[in-house]
Amino acid sequence: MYTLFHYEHCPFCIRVRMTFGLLDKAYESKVLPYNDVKTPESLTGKKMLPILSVNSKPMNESLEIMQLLDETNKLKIKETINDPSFPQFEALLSRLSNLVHPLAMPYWIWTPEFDEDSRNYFLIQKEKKRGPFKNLVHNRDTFISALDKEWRELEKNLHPFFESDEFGLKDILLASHLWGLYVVPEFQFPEKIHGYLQSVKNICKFDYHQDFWR
Ligand SMILES: N[C@@H](CCC(=O)N[C@@H](CS)C(=O)NCC(=O)O)C(=O)O
Repeated sequence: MYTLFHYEHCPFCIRVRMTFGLLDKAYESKVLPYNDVKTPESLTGKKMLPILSVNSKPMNESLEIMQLLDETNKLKIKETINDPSFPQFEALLSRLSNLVHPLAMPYWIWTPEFDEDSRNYFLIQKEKKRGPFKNLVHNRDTFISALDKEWRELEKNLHPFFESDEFGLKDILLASHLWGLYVVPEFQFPEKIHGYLQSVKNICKFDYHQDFWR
């Protein structure tokens, strides 16, 4: 009934995978090579994932997909995204991804998700925006120090979930944006953040590399 087309590294795709796990719903998983333009374009008219095909009807926005899956409104998605505080949370996500991506991208391309062609395609696309990956690797300390400040703020807001004693939508959104850092060699989350991410992982029965180690 559900087929999810996704990139393994993509945080917007990970949020949907976490939602499937949280809600104990089954789906057929299709990890697309990053250089496959034809499949997404034939489904939705643009090269953007995740795409969820529901009884052969495709949909394209992660939050809309999550809303469709969350039939019992466990995640209170509408209420959360319409809350006046949500733009501030989105600004946090955007600050975090601007630091996570330059650290993680040079390593994502060496995971089993990529082959030579898709790796080269990703490199060309992303280096246009971010500059040579070699420089991103050389500058890793700059991104890590900026993240250190974010960790201190984030730690204050974990009670044990984000600004709450109950697990919710914001935890999925945060964890999916941070997950990519686990792929960066020798990178270590502060203990409290690591513990938090692991509890989100367990609640959502999430397994990052599930598609490659069946
Ligand atoms: N607003 C979309 C954003 C999805 C998105 O940005 N996906 C990225 C991957 S992380 C993508 O497919 N970009 C096109 C590309 O990388 O070629 C959503 O929430 O689903």
